[in-house]
Amino acid sequence: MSGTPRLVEVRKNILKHNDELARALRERFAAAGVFVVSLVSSPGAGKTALLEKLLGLLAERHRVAALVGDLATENDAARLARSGAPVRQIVTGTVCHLDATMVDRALEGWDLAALDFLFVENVGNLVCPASYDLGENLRMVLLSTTEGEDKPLKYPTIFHTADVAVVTKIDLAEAVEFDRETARRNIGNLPVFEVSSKTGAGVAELVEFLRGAK
Ligand SMILES: Nc1nc2c(ncn2[C@@H]2O[C@H](COP(=O)(O)OP(=O)(O)OP(=O)(O)O)[C@@H](O)[C@H]2O)c(=O)[nH]1
Ligand SMILES: [Mg+2]
Repeated sequence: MSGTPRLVEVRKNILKHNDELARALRERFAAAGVFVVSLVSSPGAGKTALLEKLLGLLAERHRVAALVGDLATENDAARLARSGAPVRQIVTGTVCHLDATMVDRALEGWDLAALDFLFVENVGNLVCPASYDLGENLRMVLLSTTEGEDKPLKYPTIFHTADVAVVTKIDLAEAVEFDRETARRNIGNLPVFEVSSKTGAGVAELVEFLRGAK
């Protein structure tokens, strides 16, 4: 027999374990009354830049915190901590996605009931994070204007598992001849927001959406 079925079996078990832990996390989040939003995108699409804006705006009326995943460095946590919100970095080493165990560990010692919103920035990757439920209430997928309109077609799973899509770097749309209509058509049946973390355009609308979703 070839080795493939066994590999498939191992992968299934890993995912099953992750789903069980994610379900427990989701129950914990609900009991604590915290709304959890995860951000997924390719590397550099603007997750941290958008979070810097979102944390700043939401903190005016809500208690917010963030977890941020990267293979290496604590740079993104340092950027987000400037907002004054509690932030923890998860360094994954060679792993190209966050999983529920990593989120669970990173939350150790945190009083979730003291939070209204918890953001989880995933590792920059359009493939690996798609299969891992983190117990979040809302999964936000980002697509930057500089990546091209075809990414939802090439990486369908991450878009299918998302609840909302955010087109980032809208300030660069003209320079890179980004075709908004094609992008929206490719994204399909998701609510879509267009934002610039540089100019702040569209961020207030996204904040209103998040307040409404909570
Ligand atoms: N012009 C423009 N640049 C942006 C915008 N958002 C992010 N950037 C730039 O894009 C680069 C990547 O942004 P990040 O926020 O670090 O992206 P990221 O998705 O968190 O990246 P990883 O965590 O490494 O995957 C930085 O140089 C940002 O300044 C935007 O709205 N407009
Ligand atoms: Mg980042």
